[in-house]
Amino acid sequence: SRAPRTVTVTGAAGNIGYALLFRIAAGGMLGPDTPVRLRLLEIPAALRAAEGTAMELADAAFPLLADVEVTDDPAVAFDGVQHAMLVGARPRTKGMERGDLLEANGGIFGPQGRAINDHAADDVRVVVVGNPANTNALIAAAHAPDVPAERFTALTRLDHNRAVAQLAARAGVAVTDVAGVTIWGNHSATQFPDLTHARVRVDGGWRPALEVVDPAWAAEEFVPRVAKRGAEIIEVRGASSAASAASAAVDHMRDWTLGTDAGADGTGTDAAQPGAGTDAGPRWTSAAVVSDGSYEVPEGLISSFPVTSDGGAAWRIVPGLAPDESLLPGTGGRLAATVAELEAERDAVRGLGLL
Ligand code: NAX
Repeated sequence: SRAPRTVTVTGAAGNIGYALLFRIAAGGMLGPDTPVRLRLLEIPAALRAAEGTAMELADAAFPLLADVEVTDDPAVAFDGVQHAMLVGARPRTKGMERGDLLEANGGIFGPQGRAINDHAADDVRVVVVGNPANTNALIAAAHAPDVPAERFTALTRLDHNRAVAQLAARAGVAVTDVAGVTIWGNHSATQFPDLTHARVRVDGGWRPALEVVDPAWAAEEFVPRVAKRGAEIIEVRGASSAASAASAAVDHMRDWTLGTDAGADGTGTDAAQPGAGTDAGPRWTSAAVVSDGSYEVPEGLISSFPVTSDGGAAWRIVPGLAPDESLLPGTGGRLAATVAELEAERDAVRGLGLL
């Protein structure tokens, strides 16, 4: 087997951490031939709980799990890190202003960015899960001047997977018969889940999704349903999305590292990159990555785009997929609005001296 890879999970004692660590240790993220070394970062108050999770990881006797270390020191947690999963964040509590939330998270993601800058491996890849994910990623990147900004990303794969699942259910097909969904913008309720270029496989042939499902459903029901799915899960489950978020984080890091075409390497099926089918057309997924100015998203913002990876260090933004309001009536301006929200968050953290 290959050399072990070093994976750091922050917020390791939390709900998402609990689901995420076991998937990674089982080989679901980096493949069945790649041993992993896990670094669990927590705050002092949750260290003991993280140690309990480490005991359970040992008890699972995962053949690929080379080592587990639990720490509250970012310098130790990020030493030699190749895959950084930044899950721990300060949640918004009752009565908390947005500025307070951004400032509290700046106090987490600034120092973690600096620790990544100083201690990570040259090939480090970072995905921020903790909210507000896009802006937390921006803060971390700003504190890591020696690491290329393209290595800092935020998770919108959960939104993407939710969109794939909703479209498949409506069209009455399997998730593997859906392709070409895009999540644009912020991981928040302003996001734009876009079906303009989506395709659905019906009776063996790929067709434009908006010829299979009703465009009015897509614009009026699908878009808000996906954008507000997090709240729906909280209401029904009584707790926020955890296993689905962990699964999406695994999908994001796996596709980035192994490539979006690598679904067949035995790491599991990939709903969003379906189909071996060459007739599916170009394949992409969604991730929040640093903008190069594509799609009129200001350069430097970390915004969700249609992306592919060939397994190299950076995701690639797929060109030519601008949303088309003539196909999805009423959605004009939605991309601009979610980008405006990202700009407002960036300006707020800049005003707080966090960038
Ligand atoms: P939990 O509150 O269960 O766990 C968070 C953990 O992070 C806690 O154990 C806490 O002690 C730890 N933590 C806090 N500050 C830390 C620091 N400085 N260093 C290390 N650890 C620290 O939350 P959970 O349900 O696991 O959610 C984690 C984050 O994911 C939240 O910010 C949540 O909003 C966000 N989500 C993001 C999603 C996405 O798609 N991007 C979807 C799911 C989720 O809502």
